[in-house]
Amino acid sequence: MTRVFSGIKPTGHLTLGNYLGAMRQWAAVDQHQADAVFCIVDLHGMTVDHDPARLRRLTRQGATLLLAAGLDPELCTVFVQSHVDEHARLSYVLECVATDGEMRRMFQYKEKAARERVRGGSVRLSLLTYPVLMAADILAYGADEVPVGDDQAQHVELARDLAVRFNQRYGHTFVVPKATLPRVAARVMNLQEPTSKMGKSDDSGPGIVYLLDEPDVVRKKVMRAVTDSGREVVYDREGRPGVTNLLEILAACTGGNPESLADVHQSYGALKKDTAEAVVEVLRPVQARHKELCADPGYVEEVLRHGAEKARAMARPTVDTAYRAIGLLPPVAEPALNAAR
Ligand code: AQP
Repeated sequence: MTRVFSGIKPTGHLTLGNYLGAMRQWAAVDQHQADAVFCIVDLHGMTVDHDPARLRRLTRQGATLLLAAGLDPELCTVFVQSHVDEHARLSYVLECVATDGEMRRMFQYKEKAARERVRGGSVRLSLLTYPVLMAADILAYGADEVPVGDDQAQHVELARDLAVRFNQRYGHTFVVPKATLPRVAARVMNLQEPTSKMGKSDDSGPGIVYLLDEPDVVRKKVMRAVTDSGREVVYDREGRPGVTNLLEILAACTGGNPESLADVHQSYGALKKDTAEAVVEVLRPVQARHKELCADPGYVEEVLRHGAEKARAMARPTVDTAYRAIGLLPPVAEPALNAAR
């Protein structure tokens, strides 16, 4: 059976981009068709300036939202990355396989490091090395496929390169993974800056629809979305990024096709209204289930505890194999020690 792995980092409240670009596919397709493993990658949440209490809160909220979005612990494995030591163990080994040039070429690193510098902050070393930790996340589970939004495709490519390089140098150890992208909404754009991705840690609040936004807040954000200077509703990513983004969101929410949706909308106002209502409807069941789950925190904790146990058992053999293959001496087991005395 195909093994699928993916994760979400708790650097902010989860967004419509996270949902349409990733979570929805995990719940609707991946968990039913594959041996699927999903986690809240909290170690990645420390690659930029962070508040410990907020990180803990967002980790719990992210996990609750994964379940609210439809992940079913009977069908897939759901856990928190830092609960399974294998991620950090393997990450260091892969740092010994990756090069610093590879890290510095990553688009996300360049963008986020530049943003940190503009803010006058320092850039954490972990921001540079985080794609290696992400490769470890994927390779530890022997994932064949990694369903992600378009912004993460380069990182999955790196995981492939590291797997191939490790296998060639040290013997076959890792499955070589590939990214799978959604048909539409692979990159949901910020409603206020439609040439930038809708990212959960961005500053532009009005341009970001959060999964827990009240319906009226969603409507307001969509109705105020920046559109383009023309009047006709045309699907054209280059020339009409604002309108195209709304068409893609509407298509993703209704299962339609963005080009055909352009033909049936005569004005920007009508398109915004339909998009706002479609988003409200998509978020409604997620928000209702989130509310129920919040009333039962013990259930979420139990899912995460059990998920971490399952994940550990899946990852440990591969990480142990990688340790041996790269030349690390296996620890001597207790009984053998006693026998040698
Ligand atoms: N705008 C987006 N459109 C489509 N897919 C998206 N994803 C994120 N934003 C969009 C997908 O969601 C999954 C989890 O992403 P992540 O939280 O681990 O990291 P990210 O890609 O860096 O997402 P953010 O929201 O932009 O976080 P920050 O602001 O902290 O960097 C991934 O599959 C991602 O592709």
